[in-house]
Amino acid sequence: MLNIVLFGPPGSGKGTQAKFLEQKYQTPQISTGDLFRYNLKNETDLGKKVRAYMDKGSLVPDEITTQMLSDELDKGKSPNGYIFDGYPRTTSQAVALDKILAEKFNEEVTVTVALVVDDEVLVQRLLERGKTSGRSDDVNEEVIRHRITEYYTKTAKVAKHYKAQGKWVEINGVGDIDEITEKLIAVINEAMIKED
Ligand code: B4P
Repeated sequence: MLNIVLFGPPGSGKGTQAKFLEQKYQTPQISTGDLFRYNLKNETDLGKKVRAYMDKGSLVPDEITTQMLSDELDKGKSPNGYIFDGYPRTTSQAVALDKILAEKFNEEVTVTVALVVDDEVLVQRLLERGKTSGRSDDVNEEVIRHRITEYYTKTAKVAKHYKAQGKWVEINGVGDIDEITEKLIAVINEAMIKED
């Protein structure tokens, strides 16, 4: 199985790239952001619990997020593995993902690829997306900047976890989307060779 973690600040291109990788490797994308938005839209109990966090651009508490991810994986094992998009976002989530993959599938993360993008580029991308996405967290610059701050205070630390495992690779997330996809594929293919 190929278990890819796509990492990076909000707007760095995780969701964009996950769609291409999903096709290429036949591995479903699991986006915790999309799962939360589905629950918001359908006004589920989970959606009601997380709305305030998401509207502010804050991370949803780990227990809620990890339970949701675990439930998603229980829906049936993907034969080729997964692309984790937006999870883990804290060290506690990274530890939980290792445990979940080991316990459920006797598997581990293959590689974590971090997309590196300058903050001002992130803000412009997200404001641009906010014009059409209907996402409340994309329209307000203050909320966008809070999401970026959350990334630096809570999420960036996760690098240490994967560096210690020799599973951390950074790539430049600025440039043509196709070229970034090619770079990602090269990193993933190399990680697959190493794993064999
Ligand atoms: P997410 O849905 O994960 O949102 P995101 O960080 O904005 O990334 P996304 O994948 O959507 O955007 P992308 O970079 O592809 O999270 C939303 C919220 O959910 C969080 O703030 C939090 O509240 C909650 N949440 C989710 N997971 C959580 C977790 N694990 N723990 C706690 N809370 C959690 O693209 C952005 C834009 O850039 C797009 O418009 C795209 O077209 C554009 N773009 C991409 N690549 C480009 C390129 N190379 N050049 C130009 N534009 C590009």
